[in-house]
Amino acid sequence: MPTNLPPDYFDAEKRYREAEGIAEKIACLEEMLSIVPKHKGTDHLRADLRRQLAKLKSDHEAHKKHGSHASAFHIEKEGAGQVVLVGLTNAGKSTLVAALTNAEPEVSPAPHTTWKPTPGMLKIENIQVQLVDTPPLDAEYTDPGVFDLVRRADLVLVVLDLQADPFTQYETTLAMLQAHRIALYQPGKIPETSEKLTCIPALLLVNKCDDTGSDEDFVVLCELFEGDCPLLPIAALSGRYFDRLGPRLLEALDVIRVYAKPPGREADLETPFVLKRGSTVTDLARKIHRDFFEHLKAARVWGSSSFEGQLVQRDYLLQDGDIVELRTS
Ligand SMILES: Nc1nc2c(ncn2[C@@H]2O[C@H](COP(=O)(O)OP(=O)(O)OP(=O)(O)O)[C@@H](O)[C@H]2O)c(=O)[nH]1
Ligand SMILES: [Mg+2]
Repeated sequence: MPTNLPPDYFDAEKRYREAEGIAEKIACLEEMLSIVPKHKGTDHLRADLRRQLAKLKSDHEAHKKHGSHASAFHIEKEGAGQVVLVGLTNAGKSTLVAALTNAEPEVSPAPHTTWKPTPGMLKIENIQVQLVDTPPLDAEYTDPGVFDLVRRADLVLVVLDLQADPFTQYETTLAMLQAHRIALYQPGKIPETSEKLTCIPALLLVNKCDDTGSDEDFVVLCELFEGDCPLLPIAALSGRYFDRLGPRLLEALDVIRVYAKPPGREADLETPFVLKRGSTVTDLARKIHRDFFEHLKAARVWGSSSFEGQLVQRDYLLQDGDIVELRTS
């Protein structure tokens, strides 16, 4: 405990210890945080206070709402896929979500800034993908909601700080996920299913690749990681390598875009239907409308693996970019 704390701090701490309700405890902790002077000697104390505050706030949210569906950690999926960012504190998760999407999560050099998840939409070409910022993984306390979010995710981005021993961060992250029976795998390489584990595809985002010097560190890191999930360099602050992210996300989400064409009219190429790779004409019909699905006879397809307007059956395997005219008669 640093010795140079002002008397106000000890008053607030006393009230904190005596407080009975969560809201009152939160108020006292916030007051303590605002009183603690900001310097190196108080780093640990401030991190501890933030960690306690994060726990209390998430307990408070859970109390306010009823049932797990109302939890702050139950984020409705939107767009072509839900991509959840996880990692240790200060890796730059919030900076990334703030830079890439319309969301505005708080960013700070102080540890344990984020205490609840924040979703935002990232536009990639003509579709939107949902990115979700989360509170940090921490050996002492991590909100269990983070693991629920990961289990439901379509893709996980493990954010590693290149400037803070990324390999150890990766090992710690993996161990924490494993303790909650979650395993990560390389997108496209679906592992054998296991009742004991939830397996989620993941990419490793190595953040703070600020300059050419960090590029060299990134190359060294890639050599250490041989055989595991793919690593991508990024710099959330400057936007370096942002252009590489979109295509990798689409590939990892394993989705295709198809365009519906009403008979006698042009297809709307601005608004694709997003389907899992491996989907058929029937899957598209189901997605558009139940009537189509029930009355579908055949379809005409314009695309890379068919000739112009080829007549195909219901089980025709669709490809990315296909234009499809559904036939109900
Ligand atoms: N040099 C550098 N700093 C970065 C970069 N991205 C984020 N930072 C800094 O890293 C610090 C932490 O960023 P946050 O986005 O709050 O990190 P976080 O992972 O959300 O942290 P928690 O909410 O505690 O989990 C801030 O000071 C950011 O400015 C980057 O690309 N380069
Ligand atoms: Mg954050």
